[in-house]
Amino acid sequence: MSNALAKDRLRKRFARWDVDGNGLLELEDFKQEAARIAAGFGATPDSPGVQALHGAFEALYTHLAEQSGSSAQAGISEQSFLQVTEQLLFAEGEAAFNRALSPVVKALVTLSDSDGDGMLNASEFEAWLSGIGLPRTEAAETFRKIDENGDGQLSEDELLRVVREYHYGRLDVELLG
Ligand SMILES: [Ca+2]
Ligand SMILES: [Ca+2]
Ligand SMILES: [Ca+2]
Repeated sequence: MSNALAKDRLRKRFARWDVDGNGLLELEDFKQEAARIAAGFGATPDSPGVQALHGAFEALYTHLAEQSGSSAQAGISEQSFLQVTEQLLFAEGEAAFNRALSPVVKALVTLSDSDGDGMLNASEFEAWLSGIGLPRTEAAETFRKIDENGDGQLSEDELLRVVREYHYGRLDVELLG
């Protein structure tokens, strides 16, 4: 497939994660992104979901920095980010993508899952969208697209699949803001 769409989405992802807009991804950007999302959920800093979210974003940053061959302090340029993430998507494949992103998805499920059953129902999914800062206007339609097995609940696997398919350019549902 053409990966022009995937590349476009990765550029957008870079800009989103470069919170201070200095053209480099740095650990501080990822800490701030985790803090922004935690604030969006109105969660207290010591709640398990917030701790998991910080851990997941910091691990993701460390992974990307290692893969890009730059030291964690130096930061990751857009060009390196595109190389590393394209490698992840198109060479290493879905299992590697899942390993890199599943802790983030898992933490977001923890933050959204108010009844604690490990799955998101429709109102818990709306909490995900507003926590991330996404509009809730098409929440019901989006929910149906994610709920692949149609059981009325979103599992971590279903959510992770959608994050992955978005970055492959195979689905138009953006879940990470
Ligand atoms: Ca930055
Ligand atoms: Ca639930
Ligand atoms: Ca389901």
